[in-house]
Amino acid sequence: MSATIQSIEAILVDIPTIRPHQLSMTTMAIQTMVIVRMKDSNGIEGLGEATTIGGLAYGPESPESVKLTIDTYFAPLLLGQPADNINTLRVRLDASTRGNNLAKSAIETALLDMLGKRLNRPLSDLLGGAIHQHIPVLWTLASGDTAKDIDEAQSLIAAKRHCDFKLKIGSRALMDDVRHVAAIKAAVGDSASVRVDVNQAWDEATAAKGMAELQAAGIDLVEQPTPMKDLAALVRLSVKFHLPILADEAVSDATDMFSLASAGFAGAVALKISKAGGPLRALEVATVASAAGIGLYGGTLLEGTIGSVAALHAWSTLEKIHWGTEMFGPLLMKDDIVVNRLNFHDNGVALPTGPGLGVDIDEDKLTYYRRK
Ligand code: MUC
Ligand code: MG
Repeated sequence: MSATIQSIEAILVDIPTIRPHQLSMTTMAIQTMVIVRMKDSNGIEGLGEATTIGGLAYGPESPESVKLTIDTYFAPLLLGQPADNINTLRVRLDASTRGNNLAKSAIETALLDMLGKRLNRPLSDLLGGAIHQHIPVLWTLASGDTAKDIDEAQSLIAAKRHCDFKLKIGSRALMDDVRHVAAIKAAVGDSASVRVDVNQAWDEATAAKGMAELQAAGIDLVEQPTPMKDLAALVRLSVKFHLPILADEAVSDATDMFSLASAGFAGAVALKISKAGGPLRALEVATVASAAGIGLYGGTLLEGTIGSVAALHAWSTLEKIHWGTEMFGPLLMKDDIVVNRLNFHDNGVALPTGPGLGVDIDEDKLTYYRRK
């Protein structure tokens, strides 16, 4: 049953976080999601999400700019078009819009959700089929307070909700950060993997000292220590230390992955549907990374359930997710706008079943949290 795209709505949704989330570039107290609702000519609805961190603190697209891009530029290109050929629609958007991968990711997700519902198949089937039904998920400790982070980690380990932790560092003096990280690692012990995300805050010399200290403290992975455009620094650090580096901001799409890999980078990459421009595009990054022997990690921009589930469907199709995932975004928010929340258990999350994403909007919650 063929269908055309009848309507597209981009909705700003603001939900407070359960505690302040401190990163090197901002402290978050509210998360703003852009939720896309798309309908086809048969009345089938596709959902998508574009979410970033701290307005414009993290990257060049803000929630408000994503909404404007979708309403003003994408909707006229998509309305009335056949809904099921996602590649053709993507070429159409790319021909008239450079970048704006967050907005493109929400659209690609909504198209995939609609197609899955039309075919009565889960989204992962459209990507070749899920290999994993349960996917490991770590937790980010970022309260800004060492003792609180230790308490948080210990109760999550006891509840078997998470056994791996990422610490957000880079906003304080190097040795203050090192003491903070080492204290948490000493408290959780060897059963938990502790990694850090510097979010580009260090120059190369600081990173070299920092990595030596973190290696000695038993840290497993250092994410994006240096500025995203300085690929040479990332390559040099990855060769110098056996403590592996996770490239995050430096790699959005498959071309970025190829550039970094061909420059000699050894380590791992954080795949994100938002950076790449959708689940299909994120899997292209994974293919290039795997061909170059670079490890995979399922990353987030702290999306709510819709964006997290879209990513989980993509990660579920990867044979090996070497460093697990961080799809905990919905748990960082005080509330949700979906009917069935994700089932986090045994240090991971269950992949939703059901057609498309397998997610339904809670209309009352959406009405309550949408920006007036
Ligand atoms: C990032 O840079 O990785 C992911 C988890 C988290 O706490 O922040 C994000 C962004
Ligand atoms: Mg990161």
